[in-house]
Amino acid sequence: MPMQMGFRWYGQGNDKITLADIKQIPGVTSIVWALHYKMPGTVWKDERIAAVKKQIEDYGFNIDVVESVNVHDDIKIGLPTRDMYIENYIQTIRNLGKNGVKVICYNFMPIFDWTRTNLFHPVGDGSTALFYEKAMIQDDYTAMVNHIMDFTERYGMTFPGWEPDRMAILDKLFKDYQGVDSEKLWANLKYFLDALMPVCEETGIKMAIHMDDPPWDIFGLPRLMVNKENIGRFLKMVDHPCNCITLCSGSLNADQNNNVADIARTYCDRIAFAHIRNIKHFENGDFSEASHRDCDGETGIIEILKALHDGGYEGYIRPDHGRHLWGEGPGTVRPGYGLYDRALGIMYMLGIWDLLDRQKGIK
Ligand code: DNO
Repeated sequence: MPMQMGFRWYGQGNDKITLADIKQIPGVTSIVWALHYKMPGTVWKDERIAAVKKQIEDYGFNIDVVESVNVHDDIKIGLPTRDMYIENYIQTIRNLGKNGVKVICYNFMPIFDWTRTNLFHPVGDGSTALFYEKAMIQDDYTAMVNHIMDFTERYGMTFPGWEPDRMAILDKLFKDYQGVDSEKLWANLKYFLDALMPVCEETGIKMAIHMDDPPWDIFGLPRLMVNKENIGRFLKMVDHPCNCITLCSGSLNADQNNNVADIARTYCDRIAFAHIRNIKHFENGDFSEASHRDCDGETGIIEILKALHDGGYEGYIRPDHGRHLWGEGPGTVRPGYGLYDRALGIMYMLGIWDLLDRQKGIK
């Protein structure tokens, strides 16, 4: 089976891009979806999953990959209530399995998911992209959170991992995480996954942890999925074929010490899903997202795809964040998730992949 191309879609009424739009992009077979209105810790009901499945399958796509089934903070903190939230997670896995889902992409980052300081930073060619200004992510999280939450309010658009209800209790969350150092977080991650593996085996679902974005501690909160060594530790810690990773090229390459192609080569058999995007770095430590074209950034897109191809990768792949192009901007597009640059990214990746296939004599 060849690599399978996906496209992230936020759901009917929650995404201006339609399934009919996505249908016109060559090569896409999987819609990467989620029930975005669900708060972390709640059960995803069978009927709600089945309804989305029908919408997606009506267009000839599959629902094999779901991203993000977010993990409740109590599980990451290791509070006694975690068992109840883990039970709910297990029930969600069962319901997803019943509907044919094969991969769950999740993350284990304390409090914040992906972190950026500007959602529409000029790239220089008339387009805009997500931007990380290092100086803004130091001790105080207020400015960054305000920037993102202002956007959420103004455009009525919430992002996974940035739920307003959670952001409203940030001070409490920071207090709850006091004492959760990186070893404690590792232990809590193991506890969570050990509980999940039996139901993963039963349903055939792979849990694919996303890389931490950016891959270093922020605001005093520990982050684990940050480099080759830690990924190795993670895979060994729960050494089960259902315990996998989502290789996110951009998250890892935010730290330029990470050689993403080497990581892809080393762990290829445990990569269930890949997010491919390119980053342009600045000398002061800032970075901007760039087009998928290899030479527009430093992530090494060609080498990463080659590593996956050489490893016989048969998992899912999707273009990750793109720039905002051709009239896409605040209010008309989800930051990073416009239609055009992601479609261009797909064509670029398929071009590389088709050529690699041909060189190996694969049709
Ligand atoms: C950002 C995404 C992440 C990812 C979650 C998975 O755009 O890559 O938000 O979906 O970390 O839980």
